[in-house]
Amino acid sequence: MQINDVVSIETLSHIALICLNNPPVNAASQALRYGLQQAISIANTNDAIRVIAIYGAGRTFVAGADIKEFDGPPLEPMLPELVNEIEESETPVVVILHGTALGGGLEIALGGHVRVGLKGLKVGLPEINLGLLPGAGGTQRTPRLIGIPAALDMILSGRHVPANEALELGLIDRLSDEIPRDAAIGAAKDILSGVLMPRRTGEILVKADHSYLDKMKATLLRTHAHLVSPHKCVEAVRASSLKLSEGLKLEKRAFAESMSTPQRAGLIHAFFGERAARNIPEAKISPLDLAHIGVVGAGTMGIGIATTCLLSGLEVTLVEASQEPLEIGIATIHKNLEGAVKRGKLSREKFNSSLKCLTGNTDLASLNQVDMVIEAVFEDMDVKKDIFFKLDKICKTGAVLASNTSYLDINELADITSRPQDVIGLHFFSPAHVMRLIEVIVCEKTNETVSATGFALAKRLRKVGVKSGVCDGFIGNRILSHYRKTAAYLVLDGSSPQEVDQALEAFGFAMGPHKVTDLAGLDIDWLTRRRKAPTRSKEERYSGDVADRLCENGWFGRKAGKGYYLYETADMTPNPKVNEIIEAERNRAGLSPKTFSVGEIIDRYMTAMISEATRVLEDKIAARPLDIDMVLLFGYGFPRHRGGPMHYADTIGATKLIEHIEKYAQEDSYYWRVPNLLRDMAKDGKTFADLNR
Ligand code: 3H9
Repeated sequence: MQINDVVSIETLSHIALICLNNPPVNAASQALRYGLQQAISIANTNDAIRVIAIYGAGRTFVAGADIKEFDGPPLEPMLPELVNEIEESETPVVVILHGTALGGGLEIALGGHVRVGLKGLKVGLPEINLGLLPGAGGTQRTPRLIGIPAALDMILSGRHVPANEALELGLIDRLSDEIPRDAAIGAAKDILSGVLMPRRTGEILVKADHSYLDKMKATLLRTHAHLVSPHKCVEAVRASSLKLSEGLKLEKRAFAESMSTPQRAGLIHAFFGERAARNIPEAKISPLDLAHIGVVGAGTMGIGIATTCLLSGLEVTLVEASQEPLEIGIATIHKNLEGAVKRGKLSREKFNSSLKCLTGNTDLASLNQVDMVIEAVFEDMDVKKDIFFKLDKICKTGAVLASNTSYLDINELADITSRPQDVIGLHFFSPAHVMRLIEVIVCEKTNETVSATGFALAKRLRKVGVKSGVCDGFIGNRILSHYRKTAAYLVLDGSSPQEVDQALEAFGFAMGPHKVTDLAGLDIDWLTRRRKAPTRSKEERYSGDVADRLCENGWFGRKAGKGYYLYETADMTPNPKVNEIIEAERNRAGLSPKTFSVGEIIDRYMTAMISEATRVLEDKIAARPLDIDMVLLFGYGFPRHRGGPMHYADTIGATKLIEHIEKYAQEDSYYWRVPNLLRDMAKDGKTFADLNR
């Protein structure tokens, strides 16, 4: 019998089989909750029924509460109450788990009296990744089954626990390799015959472990002080040693408090943004088949790109101009793959097969049969043009010619070939086998199948591909070039590099801008400043005064042992000589230092970022605000709980942003300009979220 669109119930003698069918991930929407509640009630009022078995249709059991409902009003029946009803059911309930039983999905199962996992199952409580905590009994019932330390590990990491481990931990009672419905019937029969013993999770007692919880609390205060939900997770789990009803009350309060934070909104924006970035017209076009990739350049980028391609099962030919750097490159790729084996990301068998897929060569002509070439050589237009000119002659018809340039005009590169329709930009981020962003740069003449192939490659590499038009720096580096100047101006005007770094770390960046520059190497920006010098407007305030002096001393950052910080010992300490340079530069410019509060540092930095990001939208370099958010989140370490600069901008509002820009423009009207789009938004009362629709 169909209860509603997503839940059905059938009876097989003494067994009631409840099937949940809410594709794609069986999210516990209002319809699913209502249907399940009705089905349990029907089964419980049927005297013939002695076991209830719940299973999911499709690729997964319930992957959690329906996140799309979170911004609307609460819809009855609520999941926590439903889980309680399942636990209180007179008739024993067995829950069959397959695919990814996550969050509210696992919590439904914890309310059941027996749990069976199917082959390939992963279970988890990933609510923390959304700024939440398990809110349907997960913080109370998980410790009852597996103890406080293991439960807290699952809840704080949000990790997906494989079936075998779930069985060992005692989270599930049995593993089966049947299909869900058969496993449901089998388990129900075993309950009837006494082979499987049902029990109510809520009745299990938890031994209080305050010293462990205090230790975790202290650790989190050091590592995650700025986040709300991790601390609430610890307190909710602490309550699991109380009576179930008491613990559930505390969990409910903590869940509601987490729900109302901007962090929760930011993290959910990031979750849906990542998926929306994939939902572009190109995703509907059939891509070209890719089996063999050529990578030109065995520097850091080329090595990372080759590694990520190998990890995804692609054949790779790496080309470098001479033997020695080629061999170093290949050795580093081996090391990267070894690292993946050590971290459990790659099996030994796959490691061996990946190595067989890697060849190296010093001759570009070896790329004559590859399906795609990714050029990753030195950032110099003439060098790149020379390579594209040669590739055009060498590569087979239809091969995609991609450049990993981070700033240069790919249209110019395309025009050097006889096949500009096959040319595209694939801007990876370093280290390319770790960082998840690829800017897919669609040039003026790029064919749509070639664009689709760029996005298909990003998907295959399990990365987030974001579409960008051509401009200096594309989406990310163009915005970065702009807001980084703010950090330099703040230092010239009165802050220390450490004050700027600390303020932005307090905002949530893992590293402040000076630490990032030290890590990337000051020489890279120095080169860019010199490249742009001839076209720099006379009205622009120069931002490189301090950095240029550091570079002239050879203080290129971490790799030189010295930059804004000293790296000569294990501890990173501020470089005292930098203060002398700053003072000299201030004197030279006749500037008397001002004091900037943490709030003002953050505001100037973020306002500059948002201004340039808005111009990137105006210029149609990015199609939607959410694309910009994903670029900053996945490529530039923007704090995920802030959702990205455009999402963050909406928390301030267009009118206020304009006021801030106009205030700063009194000091420098060239740098601080209000984008027209922002003015229109303020006039029409629009947000960036409105522009995503
Ligand atoms: C929770 O449970 C709270 C409770 O403790 C308490 C409540 C009171 N809701 O990722 P995919 C969509 S919080 C709504 O591309 P995959 C997704 O947007 C929740 N929609 O597939 C996408 O839509 P589209 C705790 C959802 O195979 C489509 O499904 N659970 C949800 O790469 C396919 O998703 C989680 O945090 C959802 N819960 O990965 C789990 N989940 O096609 C979140 C997915 O329109 N989900 N969608 O773009 C995941 O981690 C992955 O989706 C999963 C599948 C691993 C399941």
